[in-house]
Amino acid sequence: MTKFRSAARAALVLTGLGLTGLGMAGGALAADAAFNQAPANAPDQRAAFAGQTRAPEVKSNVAFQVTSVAQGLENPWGLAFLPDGRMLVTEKPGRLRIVTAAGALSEPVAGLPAVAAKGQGGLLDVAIDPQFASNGLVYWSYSEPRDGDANNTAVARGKLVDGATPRIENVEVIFHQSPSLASALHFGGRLVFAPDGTLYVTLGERSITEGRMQAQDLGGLLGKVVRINPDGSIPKDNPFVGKPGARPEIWSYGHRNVQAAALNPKTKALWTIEHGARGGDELNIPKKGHDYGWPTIAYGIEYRGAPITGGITQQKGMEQPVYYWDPVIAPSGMIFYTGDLFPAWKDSLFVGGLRSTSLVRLSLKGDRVAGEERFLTDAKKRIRDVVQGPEGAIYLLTDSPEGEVLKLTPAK
Ligand SMILES: [Ca+2]
Repeated sequence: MTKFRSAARAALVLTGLGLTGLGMAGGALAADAAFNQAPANAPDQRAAFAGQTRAPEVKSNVAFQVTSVAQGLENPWGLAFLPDGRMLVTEKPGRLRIVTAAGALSEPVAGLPAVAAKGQGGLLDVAIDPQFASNGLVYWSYSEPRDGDANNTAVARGKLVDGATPRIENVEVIFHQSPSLASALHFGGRLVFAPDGTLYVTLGERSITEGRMQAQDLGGLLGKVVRINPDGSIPKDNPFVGKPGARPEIWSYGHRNVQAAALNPKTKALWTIEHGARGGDELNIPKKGHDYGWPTIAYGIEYRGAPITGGITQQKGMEQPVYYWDPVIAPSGMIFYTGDLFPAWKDSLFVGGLRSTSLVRLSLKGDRVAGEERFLTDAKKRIRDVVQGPEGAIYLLTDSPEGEVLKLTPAK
């Protein structure tokens, strides 16, 4: 069995040996390796190219340990490191905290606007400005309350003022998704700064039919990835600038609920992972102005069991996912690993799995997936975010009313 060892403060220590199946743990091995044997929800659908789904399991045979560095976070959603090694961590009900490397939680950061904390909504991702050292600016995404039950994803920024009770000053809301809808689902919400200083914001289509059917409508911001300047203005080279009837914020469209995003360190391109229907989670490389197909084309089936709106998986003019999962992992948070602590994992893509309660590793060959590996499955923790720490450790947030910050380091 996977080994759990309690320490005074570190609530959880898992041995990577057991989890990676180096002969110590038959139970963990079976659970982790079973993912490619699970029956597909849409067994008759065919991938568009070899390796688009169910890549072979590739074992990295890395021995690691997992330490719980902070506890008592209520459904933490996003994590960003400050230059001094402390972490900013959001809690979905609406609190932002500073967490020390030793796991001490600050009082909630004061000054954030109210969030619509219902269903999947609340305080979502957090990012620091590329020039944080000189301007102290922090950005966060959240579900913004509107009239009645309506709400929408929004992004705000402000200056972090440190202290016993940290606060945010000069709050500016720099982005509002529109239209607002009465739904508690599919907010997207990941924030990624591009090397040119622009900010990508990933969005959802709010799940309800009214929203879903607008994922390809360029007149609104449902089901889109948008690209804005840090002050909320529109980059002049966005694909739909000056096009009548199209929103100039849009970078790519036809998305369902994008909750993982990262820049590929080699190509500098944005990569995203979105929640699909039952059997259709997707890895995409959203290109400027391209259509990612939802809901016209999609893998998998509706969660209620019926075929998806369009009922087809390919159409000319619509991009295929680089990779898809059937069954789904329910993805949230991703990194390209670039650290030195785990040489065997360099250039791998790591994804948090909520439903799969796993950390998913994809080994890549160029822009394609060559193999898949899963970790921590037996710990039964929903993984909400994945971040690489300054020292090359991998940090995870667990999605729970008693959520934790977990840290992966090489086994001693
Ligand atoms: Ca798609």
